[in-house]
Formats: sequence, C-alpha cells, structure tokens
Amino acid sequence: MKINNVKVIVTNPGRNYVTVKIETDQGIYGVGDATLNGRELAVAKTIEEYLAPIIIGKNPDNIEHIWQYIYRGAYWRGGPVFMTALAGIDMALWDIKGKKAGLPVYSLLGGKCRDKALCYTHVSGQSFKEVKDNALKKIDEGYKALRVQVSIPGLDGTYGTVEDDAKELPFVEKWDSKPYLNTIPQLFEYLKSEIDDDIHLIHDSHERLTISEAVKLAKRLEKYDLLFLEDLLKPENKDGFNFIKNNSAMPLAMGELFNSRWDAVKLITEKLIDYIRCDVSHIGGITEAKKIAHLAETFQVKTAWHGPADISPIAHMANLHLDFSTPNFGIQELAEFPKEVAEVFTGQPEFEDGYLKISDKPGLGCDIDEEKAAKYSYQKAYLPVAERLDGSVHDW
Ligand code: GCO
Ligand code: MG
Repeated sequence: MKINNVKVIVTNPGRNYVTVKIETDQGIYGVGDATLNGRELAVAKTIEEYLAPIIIGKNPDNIEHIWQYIYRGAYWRGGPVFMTALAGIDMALWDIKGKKAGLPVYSLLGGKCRDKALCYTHVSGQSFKEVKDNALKKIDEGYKALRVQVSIPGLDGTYGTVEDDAKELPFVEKWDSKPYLNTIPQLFEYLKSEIDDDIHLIHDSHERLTISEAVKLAKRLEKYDLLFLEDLLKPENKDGFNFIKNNSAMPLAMGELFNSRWDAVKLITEKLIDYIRCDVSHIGGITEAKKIAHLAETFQVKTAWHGPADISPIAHMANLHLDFSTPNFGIQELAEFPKEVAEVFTGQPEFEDGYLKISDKPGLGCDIDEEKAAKYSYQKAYLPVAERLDGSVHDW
C-alpha cells in the first residue's frame, strides 16, 4: 500500500477546523485533525507545501518511521504549528492502519483497558448562582465531573466565562490576580453546600499565576477536594511546580500548551503533576501521546487529554482510543461543539451517564463530508489576549 494523495480541508462549521485526508493506492483513506486555534492556515500551508510532498509514495503502515522522518528529517523541529501538522498526518495514518486491519485504533494500541471513559465538561457563569444552576443542569444530564469557572468582579471577560473568539482583532480580557485569588475559593465554598460531594470538580487557572500565587490558590482550595487544579503556571515555568508540590496536597494538571514529550518529561518523572493533559493534535498525534502516556504510567501520573471544541471530532475520537487503551487514564475533557459540526464530521464520542463510549468501527470512527465542509468557508478568528488593569500584557 502506498500514499498517493494528501488533502488539507479547511472548514468552518461554527468554528475553524483543519483536516488532513491521506489517500492510498488501494482506495483506503484516513483522516486526522490538524487544527491549531487562531493559526489554522499556517498549519494547512505547512502540510501542503512541506509535508505532503515528502510522504507521497510511502507505505502508510510505517507510522513510526514516517513520524520520525517528518520530525527529525526537517532538522527544524517542534513548535505548535509543525507539531499540529505532524499530528494531523499521524492520526490519518492510524485511521488507515485500523481500516486496513478491520480494527478500531484502540485495538491496535493494545486493546481495551476499560468499558467506559469518565469525562468532564465545562460550566461557567457571571455569578456563583449562575455557575451552580448550570452545574446542576449538567449533573441532571448525567455528568459526574465538571470544570467550573466564574466571572471575576471588576475584570471584563474572565477566561472561561465568555464566548471569546474574536474575528477581526483579538478580544481583550482584563486580569488582576488579587480579586481572582479571593473569588475562586469563595466559589468553591458556595458550591460545597449546593453540589453533591460525589461530583468531581476541576478549575482551570489558564497559566496566569506566579509561583507564590499558585501556592496560595492551591492551599486555599485544598479543603474542597478538587479532582485537579489545571494549568497554574506558564508552560515555560516547569521548575515552579516543585514549589507548588512541596507546599500543597492539591492534585495538579498541566500540558495543553506542550508540543512534545520533552515538554512533559520533567513534570512527569519528578512527579510534579498528577494529570498530564497534552493536546493530541498539538503534540504530533497518537504516536507521541502514547509515548507520553507510557512514561506517565511509570510515575503514577494519569492522562486527561485536552478536549476543547477548538479541535475537531477526529481529535476527540483519537483521545477516546487512547483513553480506552491506556491503563493510567484519568479523565477525558469533553466540550460541546457548534451544532453544524455534526453535519460535517460524522462520528463523535458518545456520552452516556457521565462516561464516554467507543464503537468498534475500524480506524478512528470519524469521517469528514467534503461537500458539507465546502459549504462552510474559513473565517479568520483570533484567540483573546489578556491585559492587566494598567494595560500591560498578561498571559491569556
Ligand atoms: C481547556 C483549555 C481551552 C483553551 C483553548 C485554546 O482547558 O479546555 O484551556 O479552553 O483555552 O483550547 O484554544
Ligand atoms: Mg485548560
């Protein structure tokens, strides 16, 4: 079997998605997600100009070799654009391998370790009451784990509480650590008496804190028994996690801004986090994710792969195949897609009573309808930026 064509499909059914479709001389094709929110066309161009030409003619069965050839062969390696391009190709190759074998990808990864995968979704609100009401709705739908975010008084557009993808220029959020550090513990104190103890709660700090602020937040939230506190520090500041771990018993998660296993090594091997939550679409795909998961297993770190709506259902299916075949799986993030997404992508993780199910369809179990995709053309969209009250730049 040989790769004879590589297509890049950019579509916007409610938001932008980039899909790689790899076709073979035997009629089997595979699809992969190569969406990098706000930088979609940079990835599309990387695949079309640089990666497609060098894999045409290769045997798609040799995924590891093709991965190494792309990653190391380019000399210039890594970074979000390149690793997302590589991820799209990698996922499509796993899809082909599964279809060729007549097996779901989880089977090729070692088979099922579980019958269902625990998942969490997002709830937010402008007030504590609104967060609680939204949480109770999700609990009614069956969710057993929720990520909760609330607007911070005095700060416009707090992360996780607004529709934030601006079209022409980035949307600007305000940031100040003090009101944030005061408000979040109050939110959990309020939720404690409103939400059943059995529901797992998560909060995402979105890489905005200094080390001391992170310790303060972790200590203040310790008594609320969170499943984990996510992304306290910038991805550059891995040493800072030593200090947090030595000063608090809070379970920590990190990884959505990582681009490879090398970013994750220190946090895993020094047991500085409890959950590794890289994005399968931004770390070079299933091939790299399984290596990270195996490393994490040795150090009793669980997986919680990134699962926002800004990566396509193909990536969500890739997450699921990893979740089912990974012994040290922890939890899967599941965000709601714009409704048009289901027209373009067939096959999404199926939710039932707080868990995700997986089918035994060969490959990844997700496809793209190219005609429908063509109805929704790309629209430029930026991620927001954050600024402090004095107008200086902060991490979003
Ligand atoms: C999460 C993430 C997302 C990111 C988004 C950026 O935990 O799901 O923080 O909400 O902000 O993926 O593109
Ligand atoms: Mg996050």
